[in-house]
Amino acid sequence: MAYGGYSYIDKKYEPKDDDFIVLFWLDGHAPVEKLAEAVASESSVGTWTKISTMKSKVFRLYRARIFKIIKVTKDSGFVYMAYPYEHFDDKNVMQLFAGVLGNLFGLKELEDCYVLDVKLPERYQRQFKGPGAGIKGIRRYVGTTKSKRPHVGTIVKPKVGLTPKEFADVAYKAWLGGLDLVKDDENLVDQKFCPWKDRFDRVANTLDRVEAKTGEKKLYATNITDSNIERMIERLEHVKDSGMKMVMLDVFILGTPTVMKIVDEARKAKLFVHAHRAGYAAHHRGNFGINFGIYEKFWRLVGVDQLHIGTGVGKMEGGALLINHFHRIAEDYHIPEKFYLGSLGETWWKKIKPILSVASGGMDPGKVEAAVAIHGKNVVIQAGGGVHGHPGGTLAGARALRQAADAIAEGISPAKYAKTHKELRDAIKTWGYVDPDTVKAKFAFEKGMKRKMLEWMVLKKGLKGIRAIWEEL
Ligand code: CAP
Ligand code: MG
Repeated sequence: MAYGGYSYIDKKYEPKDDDFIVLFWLDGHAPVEKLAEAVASESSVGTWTKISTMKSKVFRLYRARIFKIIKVTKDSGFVYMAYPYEHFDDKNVMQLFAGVLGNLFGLKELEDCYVLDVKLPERYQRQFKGPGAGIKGIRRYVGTTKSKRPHVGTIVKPKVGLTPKEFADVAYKAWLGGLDLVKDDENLVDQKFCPWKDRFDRVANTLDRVEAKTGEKKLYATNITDSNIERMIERLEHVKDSGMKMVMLDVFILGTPTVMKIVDEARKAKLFVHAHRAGYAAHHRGNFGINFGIYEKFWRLVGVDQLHIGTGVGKMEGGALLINHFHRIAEDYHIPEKFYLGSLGETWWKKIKPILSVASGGMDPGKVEAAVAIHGKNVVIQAGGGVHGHPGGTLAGARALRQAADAIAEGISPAKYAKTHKELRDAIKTWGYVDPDTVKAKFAFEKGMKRKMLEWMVLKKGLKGIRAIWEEL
């Protein structure tokens, strides 16, 4: 079943350690083998017809090889592809994207084309530095290395509209209430009503005052996202000169080259990089798509220090199993292969440091225990609405969120802690409490025989089955 005169199926092929492995979900108007051939051809060496210039050496050395197909129907299935190391440039992530995440989405015989995972060989990873600080570095700075409590933060709300002075006043209350981090929202940078520099300077001043008062180190993730890279670098320099520690980037929107450039500058300036992922879902949620976990791997590889990965219990998509998987990509060195989640697994090269997950979006103090059941304690729990919507205002909301994190550090359920902590009690009265046992039940379900059930569901329903697991479990 060749495509363009050549066949890329080689079921006997055993992928080498240096190969890039890619897992696709394909569905379309032709047998899945044919669809797979089209994708292999278009993403590696071929085209729609036989060509006189195709040397056997080229085909042998540089083509993609389809080494496994798990059919769901005649015309759909999961396709495993191996790309030789030499197929890709050194240190050029975009060239890899242009091949593996490129033209194939446009092939007209495809009705679904979803890239579930890309496994990166260690040899490739060795070209990158990874995060400068990561979990350890940020914890050391904030002073939570011993307590290992979750970090807590807020996004100043309303998302945009406050003046610099109003913004700094909200930040003051949030930090004073015990939060570690205050951040700009993804759509706040330099609007006329809140110019970046004016806001930054006021917040920096506020941070100094709060640190002096509380004796705690605080972070401000200032959004320097811009279409003009020089302007971003100017802002970064200003952050450094002010003695502040963190910048924030809308990483998906900026694109990898810009992220790499700013991460490099931040590393030199000894600043942490907070990465917001706004926009990722336009790829991740479609039938023609790219799984967030793939972007996540590249962002850890190129060195952001903390990254939004979803919550599993809040307002954004993604259930407990999926978000736990994303958390493991961020924190672990060995990520397990799980077919029913669309995961090929990963083994990070030892120098690519773990990064802090940011659990944000629809969070409030009553969801902290459930979020920790998904992420563990190496997480930044952020709440915008869930702090500023507290009946007692921002200060009380911040206290409530910090109390929930302190409870976790002390090994007490925040539900119990609330009996002796008023702000936490009021938050739970307002928004309720998510029982962590509901999350634990999902992980228990995943184990043992139940895992077989999940696999069976995916073999029957394909990507729809995987999506159901991503969302509901
Ligand atoms: C959260 C948030 C974040 C989302 C993005 C917002 O606010 O600031 O941008 O967390 O999602 O504007 O929605 P709330 P994700 O706490 O008020 O919900 O982290 O999943 O990328
Ligand atoms: Mg936001």
